[in-house]
Amino acid sequence: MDNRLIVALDIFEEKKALEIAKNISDMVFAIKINWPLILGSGIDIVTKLSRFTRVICDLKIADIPNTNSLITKKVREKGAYAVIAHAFVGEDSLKAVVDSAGGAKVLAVVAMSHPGASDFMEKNVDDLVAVALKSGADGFIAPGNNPSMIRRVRERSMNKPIVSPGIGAQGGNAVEAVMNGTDYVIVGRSVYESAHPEDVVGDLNWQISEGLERRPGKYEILNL
Ligand code: BMP
Repeated sequence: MDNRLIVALDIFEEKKALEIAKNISDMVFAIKINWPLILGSGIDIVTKLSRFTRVICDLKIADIPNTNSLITKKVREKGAYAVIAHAFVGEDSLKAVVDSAGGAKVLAVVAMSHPGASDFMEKNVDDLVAVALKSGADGFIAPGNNPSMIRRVRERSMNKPIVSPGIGAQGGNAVEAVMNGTDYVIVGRSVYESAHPEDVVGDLNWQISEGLERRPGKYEILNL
């Protein structure tokens, strides 16, 4: 089976990002990049990292449809395998991402892993999942450190994969997240802050396998 670990490289330096990516590329499903690496290294980092593995551009796209569309086209042109966009902006804006993705996958954020997620997002998670489904998103971002929220999204997800951050530095556990319905695990600091990223990646892959083994049969393993 394909690897199900996505490593988030939230660092500024291109050199360090390329070095880590090169060393772990055979052991991960993808590298996820966010604003820190893009602001520190420029958008061409997407193309450079794509030489090693799939690249997921986590720009949390959240604007009017036209702006969403422009952003999505640009990252796609640079070689992104997937983009991450917010569902809270509504169906038209998220659909603009889907329509502009040109073969790249679109992951919709429907719940988040930080405490502030309880202010608004958690109260509206069912509606956010519905917006994501109506817009044609390919999967969901849901918090790996909140098993009941993973299950809630899972029950409404119409068999689209769930991708979960919040593991390690934010307190979540990969075995538990996967057992509760997460299909892909995102981990950042625990990997890139380690003196031995390959070892941490190996251990996380083991935890994901363990979670899949212990997962109830009703949760089919879904691919992105
Ligand atoms: P870390 O493992 O270092 O906590 O990194 C998690 C990554 O996932 C970060 O890139 C963060 O922006 C992202 N993320 C998150 O932590 N929680 C969410 O709800 C959604 C995210 O995209």
